[in-house]
Amino acid sequence: MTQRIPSFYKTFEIDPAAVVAELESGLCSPHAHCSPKYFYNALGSTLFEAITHLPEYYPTRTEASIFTEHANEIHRHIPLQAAWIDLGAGSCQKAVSLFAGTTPGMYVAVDISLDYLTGTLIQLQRSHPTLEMVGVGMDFSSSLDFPAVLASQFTERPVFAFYPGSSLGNFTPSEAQKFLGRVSHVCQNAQTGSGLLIGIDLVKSRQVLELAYDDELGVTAAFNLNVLRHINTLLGTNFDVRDWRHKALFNEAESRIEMHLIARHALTVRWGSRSRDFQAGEGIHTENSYKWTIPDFDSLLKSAGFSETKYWTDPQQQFAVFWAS
Ligand code: AVI
Repeated sequence: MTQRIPSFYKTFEIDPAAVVAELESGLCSPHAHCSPKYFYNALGSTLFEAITHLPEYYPTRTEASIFTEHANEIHRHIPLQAAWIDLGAGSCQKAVSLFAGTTPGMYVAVDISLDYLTGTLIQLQRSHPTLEMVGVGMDFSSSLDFPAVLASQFTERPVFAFYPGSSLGNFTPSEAQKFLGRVSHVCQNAQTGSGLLIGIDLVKSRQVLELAYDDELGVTAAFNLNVLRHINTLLGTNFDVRDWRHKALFNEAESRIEMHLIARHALTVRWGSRSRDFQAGEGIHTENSYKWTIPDFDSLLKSAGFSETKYWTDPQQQFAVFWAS
């Protein structure tokens, strides 16, 4: 048996000047904000992993229960010998748990952090020595342009796109539609049977939602506050996390959980020759996590170019897994 070696590609470079410009513009805008992508430095990623184990944060375990409960039916939709495209693969664990009972033709793990993927895929290749494995470092929120050598593979086989974890919720509805449009385009150019399996968090009571984003141990508060330390590293600001508190609220009109950091007292944040004053109670908007209804998400998939849809949910209808082709 030949032991394969994973191949790796990177489709973008982080431009430090662009990061500085983006952070400064968010911080200096009248309603200060920053992108949730800045949560995920090494500590932020560890804190997010901890969040997924909290009793209040139902999405991860509910999605896993749907995969287990409906495994046979879900497997029947995954085309044989497909090119699997695991979007936001991270530790690759969710895709790997679907391997049993299916026959992937190749496994393409896509993540913004190629460094993290590299170690994971090298390990994973040991337990799947004959499966072709590829790691792609890509910011797929803005493009799904794969290197030509991979794009040609995607037209020769069916494609199985996988986007679990309700991460789509961190896109605005219009960004979500554009992203799904790009995925549907890849599926349409591939062989018959191609489709997308995606996890979506559903609208539910304010109480359940707000607890999921403001847990009793304060792990989500630490996750949110940690972004200030990350900004200190990237921009050279002098944020002191003790000056800020975490706030999560369900904005029903927009159907989204919002996370904010609220100044405990009037303060000035400084970096280089610049500064930004905050009044007591003024906030920095750090994240939106959109919650969908089943009919609205179904319409979104159709508007993005998918024609057939099917979904599975848990008994309390907290979360849904959709298949779209
Ligand atoms: C990554 N994403 C789907 C999480 C969410 O639920 O929106 C991020 C998160 N923010 C706070 N808790 C978890």
